[in-house]
This record gives sequence, C-alpha cells and structure tokens, in this order.
Amino acid sequence: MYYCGDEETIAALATGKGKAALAVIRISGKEAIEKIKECLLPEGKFQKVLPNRINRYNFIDNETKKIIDEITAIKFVFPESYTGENMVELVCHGSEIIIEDILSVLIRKGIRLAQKGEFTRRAYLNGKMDLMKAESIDQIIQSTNRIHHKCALEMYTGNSKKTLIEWKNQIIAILSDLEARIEFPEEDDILGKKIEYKKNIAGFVEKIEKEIKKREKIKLLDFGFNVPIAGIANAGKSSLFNLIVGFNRTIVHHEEGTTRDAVSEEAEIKGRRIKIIDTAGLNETDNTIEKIGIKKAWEYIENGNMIILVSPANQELKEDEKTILKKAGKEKTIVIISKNDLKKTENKNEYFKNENIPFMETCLLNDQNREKVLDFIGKHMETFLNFDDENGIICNKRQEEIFFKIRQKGKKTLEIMDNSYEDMISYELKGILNDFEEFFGEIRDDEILDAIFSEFCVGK
Ligand SMILES: Nc1nc2c(ncn2[C@@H]2O[C@H](COP(=O)(O)OP(=O)(O)OP(=O)(O)O)[C@@H](O)[C@H]2O)c(=O)[nH]1
Ligand SMILES: [Mg+2]
Repeated sequence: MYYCGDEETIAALATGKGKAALAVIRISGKEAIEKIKECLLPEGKFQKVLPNRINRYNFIDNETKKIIDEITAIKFVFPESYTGENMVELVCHGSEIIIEDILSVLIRKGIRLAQKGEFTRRAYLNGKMDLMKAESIDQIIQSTNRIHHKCALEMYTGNSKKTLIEWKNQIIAILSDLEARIEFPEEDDILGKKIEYKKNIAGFVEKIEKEIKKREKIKLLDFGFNVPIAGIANAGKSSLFNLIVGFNRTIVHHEEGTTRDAVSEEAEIKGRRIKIIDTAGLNETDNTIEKIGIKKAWEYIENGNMIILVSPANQELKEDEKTILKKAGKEKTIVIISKNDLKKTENKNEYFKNENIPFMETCLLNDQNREKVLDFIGKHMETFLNFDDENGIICNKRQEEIFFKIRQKGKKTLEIMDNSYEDMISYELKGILNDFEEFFGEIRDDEILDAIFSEFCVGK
C-alpha cells in the first residue's frame, strides 16, 4: 500500500441531494484532519479525540467565526480508512444551504470537490480493495432491482471471484496438458485428448453464455421492463392499471375511448421494478386523436417486454384481441379476463387454455383482488425472466465486455480444435486467461481507470 502524500485533499456530499434530516460530507487526503480541525469547536477537541469515534461539534466558518451547523464528526487515520488516506466524515443537517456553506468553507481551505468515484478510486489505488470489489460497491448503490443487487453482493463478498477462479483453473488445466503435448508430441493419442478438451471447453463456453444471458435479463429489469396493458375499448385496462399502481392514476369511465394517450408508471411487482403502461382501447373510431392513441398502443404492444391483454368476460373475443396475441407473440402475453362478475358471453378460458396462454379471471372493481392479480403477473414475469438461480456474476458493462471476449475466444477454440496445431489452440486459451486477469483488474492505466470510475456517483 502506498500513501498518496501528494494527492490533493478532496471533499464531496456522500448522501443524496435534496432536503433530508441529515447529510454526510466526506473528506479524504493527507490534510483532511488538519484542515477540518480548524472549523470545529470546541477548539482542540477534534485533535484529542480517538479515531473512529463519533463526537459532536459546532462547524464554523473559520473566517467569520459564525456557526454554520451543529454536526457530528468522525476522523479516520490512514491507513485505517475507506480510502486508505486520512479521512473525515461530517454529519450535518440535510439542508442544501448548510451543505453549500460547509463545502464553501472547505474549498476556501484548499480542499477540492471530488470527482465521481474518486474516493473508491483512491481506495483501489491504495490497495484497500481490488477492482471487482470497487465495482461491486458502485453496483450495490446503483442497482434498482434485487437480482442486480444480489449479483453485486456476490461480487462484493468475493463469491463470484471464487467461481471465476475455478473456471479459470479449468482453462489452465487444459492449457498445461496441451503445452505438455507440444513439448512431447509423440506421447499418446492427441485425437482422444482433443475430444476431451472440446467437451470441457464447450462446457466452459456454456457457463459463460449463461452468465451473459443472465446479464441481459438484469439489464432488462434495470433499464425498464415494459409491460403495456392492451385490449379493446372498455375492457378494464385503466381499472387494472390503477389497481396495480395502487391509486387512481388514470380515468376510468364506462364510455369507450376514455384513455387516449399512453400513461405509464413505475411499479414494483414481487420485488421487480417494472414500467406499466396503460394504452388506448383498440376500437373503430373517426376521432383523429383517438386514432393517434390507438397507433401508439400498437407500437407499445409490439415493443413491450411482456403484454397484459385485458379481455372482458361479457364480450366475445374480438379480432383485435387475436391480433394483439399475434403481434405481441403468445409467449410474451398473459391475459386478465375482467368483469367476471358480469354474465359471460362465451367460454374464453377454453380459448386461452387451448392456445397455451396464461390467464386469470377477476373483477377489477374489487381492491381485494389486487394481491391475486399481482401474484399472477409476478409469477409469469418470473417464468418469463426465468432466473433459475439468481446469483449472476456480471455486474457492469466492463465485465460484460470481457465476457463477450471470453465467449468469442472459447467458441473460436472449439472451431479450430480439430484442424489446428496445438500452439494455435494454446494461443486462444492464453487469451482467455488474459481476459480473466483483466476481469480481476490489475489496472493502473489512468485512462481505463477514468472510464471505470466516472460511472460511479460523486461522494463514492
Ligand atoms: N363489472 C365490472 N366492471 C368493470 C370491471 N373492470 C372495469 N369495469 C368498468 O368498465 C368500465 C371501463 O373501465 P376502464 O378501466 O376505463 O376500461 P378501459 O379498458 O381503460 O377503457 P378505454 O380506456 O376506454 O379503452 C368502467 O365503468 C369500469 O368501472 C370489472 O371487473 N367488472
Ligand atoms: Mg382506459
């Protein structure tokens, strides 16, 4: 570990912006403790107190001597701190004015505002954590769904690294066997060996592929899993939308064509964050605005990640509803048969059962059905996302790109195995090992580090 003696002292708000009961300001660098002590009253107390203990002070503007806020502060003496440098954490009241005034005093004292991820970058450079751990901390903060969060935690605890080391060792085993064969070519039958290598590498590529697929699904959840509610006019789409979001977000009315524009809200169903979209009812109309709404509805149906078709029990199944199933794709659609409290006109259940499309019947006017409806949607989202075990390895874009490279080299190795010399195969396998090293991250290159840490939040 080295101590960044020349580094400037940096500060940042570590908590979110906006009004809050409390806010945390972090300061790190050689002079952190020295500089802060001049702003804290009673004089001399901050110097005397033990590190890692929280104490109460008045934070003053050291020029005007005016008290800015009553705060608590902790000092961490290097190397026993998050960054491995001297650090101070100030907990002040969460007022934007107080935060601004404290930061102004710090800047006047020669402390500069930290860049994104600069605290963690220093921690990494000071050997406090490896790159995977640094990235996982960022991902723990950034993750908006539980699967991504779990994935970040697995990386944080080192479990993912353990798995990756196992995989890497499998490649090392093949490589060393192969290298021995290059040294002693006449030993025994290479064809039989190649079959064995191929089997092992195919298994390896399959595992890499599986992780890439998991990542795709996590991204779907992260960047918006869109669930449009579609159906004919008056089916009960807006009633379902309101039931899901938990309040009267859109107008419900017995007139056809009530919803014209698409309306969306974020909702959490069974721990998954989704974007639910109420769309205009599909019906014949001469109204220009309604027509625009219907066109939009079709776009949502075609582009949704999962579509909920609301089909009323008291009406026959319409052509438009069959077209929804066709356009959205049966495998992406689930059906809620609404108005089951009214007289049924035909047995729609039979139709959906035959088509193998999941469905449930309900009355959307009754709030007590909310849980059942959410369970139904949540269950089918799970099947759709099909997370067999939730511990994904890939947490971010950098790691994803390395997995792409590994997959490509793995596939190439399989392709060339039968018709290539051992040294060409060995070349590809060595490439995979390098990719693993890159994943584990012994990186000192400033440009690469800039790219990695600039994705982090300020104050982290
Ligand atoms: N009896 C009964 N009425 C329902 C049910 N669901 C919705 N409704 C009624 O059906 C009418 C239409 O409901 P909406 O939710 O506005 O239907 P929509 O599909 O959004 O209609 P548009 O926006 O016009 O396409 C309203 O009067 C609702 O109260 C249900 O399960 N049972
Ligand atoms: Mg509506």
